[in-house]
Amino acid sequence: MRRSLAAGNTPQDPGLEESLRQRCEALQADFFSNRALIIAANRGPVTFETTEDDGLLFQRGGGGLVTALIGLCRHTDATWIACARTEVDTTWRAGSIAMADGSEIRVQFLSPDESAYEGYYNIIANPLLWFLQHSMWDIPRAPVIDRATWEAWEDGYVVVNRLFAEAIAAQVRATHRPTLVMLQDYHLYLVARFLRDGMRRRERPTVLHFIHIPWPGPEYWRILPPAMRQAILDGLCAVDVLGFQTREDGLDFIRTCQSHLPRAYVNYKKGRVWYRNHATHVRDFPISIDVEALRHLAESQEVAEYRSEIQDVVGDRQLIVRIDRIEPSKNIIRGFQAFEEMLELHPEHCEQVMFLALLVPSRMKVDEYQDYLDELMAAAGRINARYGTSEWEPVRVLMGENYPRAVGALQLYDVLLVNAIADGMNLVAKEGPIANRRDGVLVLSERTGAREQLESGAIVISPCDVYATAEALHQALVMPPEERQERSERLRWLIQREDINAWLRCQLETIAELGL
Ligand code: GDG
Repeated sequence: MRRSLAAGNTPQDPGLEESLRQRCEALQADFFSNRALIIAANRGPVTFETTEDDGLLFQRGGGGLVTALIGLCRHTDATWIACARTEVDTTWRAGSIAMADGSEIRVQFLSPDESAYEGYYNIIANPLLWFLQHSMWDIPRAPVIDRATWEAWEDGYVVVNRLFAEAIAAQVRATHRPTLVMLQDYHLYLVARFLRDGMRRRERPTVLHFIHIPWPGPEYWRILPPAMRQAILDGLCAVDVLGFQTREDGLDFIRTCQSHLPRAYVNYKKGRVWYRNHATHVRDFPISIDVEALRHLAESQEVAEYRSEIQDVVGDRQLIVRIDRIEPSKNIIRGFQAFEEMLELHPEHCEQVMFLALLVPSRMKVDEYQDYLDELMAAAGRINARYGTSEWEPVRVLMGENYPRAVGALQLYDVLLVNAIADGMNLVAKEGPIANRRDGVLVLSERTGAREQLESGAIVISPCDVYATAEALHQALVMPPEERQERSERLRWLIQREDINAWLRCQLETIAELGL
């Protein structure tokens, strides 16, 4: 497996970003001069709102992924296929949407019936696969794969994946051009097999599937019954290029095929699995952020207002920040425990530092997530009760969706804590150094995908080791200014040279090099 990086550039190279952007644009234009594009993901790129006079307003989804993928439609006919999430999506069904830059993307929403969607999304994808791939099952007790789980698999996950495959096949046939299909994530593991089996050789598209979350080793996949496990591996081995966040994830995928997929022939050196007369090329494409868009937002008035609100609360204390979805894999409670342990071990920090946790509600209908929220609030409350004074609130939890406020906080941190117990990449670890204005220090879990690229500029911790995390927080808070500066410059350089455009570019280059 390999990635192609822009070799030879140094942190001092002023034209680096611009030259990478131009290179990416040129490659995309060339790549799509004779190809159409279909993106398939659980979520669409836009959300609709009905206006008072029954008109429709749409808003583009946030985040670098949507921006980067939508950017591709400047160069070709592009269709994005996703599940409808609201009644408005269902009614609207399909159509073309004009983007601000004048390009258009066709969006098509699929509407599986409610019980199929429930099984596919709320039972199989989350939590079964999500928990498995983040090593979060408490094996003596969970998961319990009972009749309801099997029904959710057969009548939910399989059904919705088939629906995606049928919609993609219909679109490929309507296009009359060679087509690249870009599948996203763990919701769609079976799609490529259904597509391959349902289309004649000559009409088949090239299929690239990118998996955003970690891929654990073969032992962990034993949790799934053989029929589910094999269907997933069989589906992924119908993909042409299978992308992971890290080299380690890709190797674990090959190992999993070797252990659990009879008659698969694997080649670690070439990053290839040969199965049912077809080669799947396994690669790592570490995802990143849109550096330019983040810098632009960071300059905005809205962010400046949030920044000054936060600054007023923090005063002249040092600031530890974390930003996460409320999600057990993000390891929020151990983060608080580490902060508490640091105050115990190094009481000189009392009253001199504040821990700000910006938490975005997520999957609140799932019991495990609601319980997790209750527990983390209790942990924060305990620290405040134990250490807080009338002048000092050690931990402040701010909840809600507010990206500009998150960026304002990132500008101000002295320490950014990212201690996930498992994370495909973790984009906050990449946004932080770009937005930050204080040469803040990144304390980073070794079990994030970001570690592979950023470890030389971060303090790396083992996420269950609360004591080591406490010491890392202390070390970060007392780090001399020269070292802080040197580390944050290095992080900025590492992130800039491999931003979201590089992620896309590497995928397209791989397909072109393989002649697919
Ligand atoms: C999955 C994988 C992988 C923060 N507050 C708000 C908000 N954010 C932004 C963050 C960051 C993004 O949301 C979260 O990205 P992460 O990478 O941390 O995590 P996941 O959501 O778990 O994403 C992950 C990623 O896919 C990409 O492949 O890195 O490993 O789990 O950009 O700054 N966004 C909005 N409102 C907020 O209040 N809209």
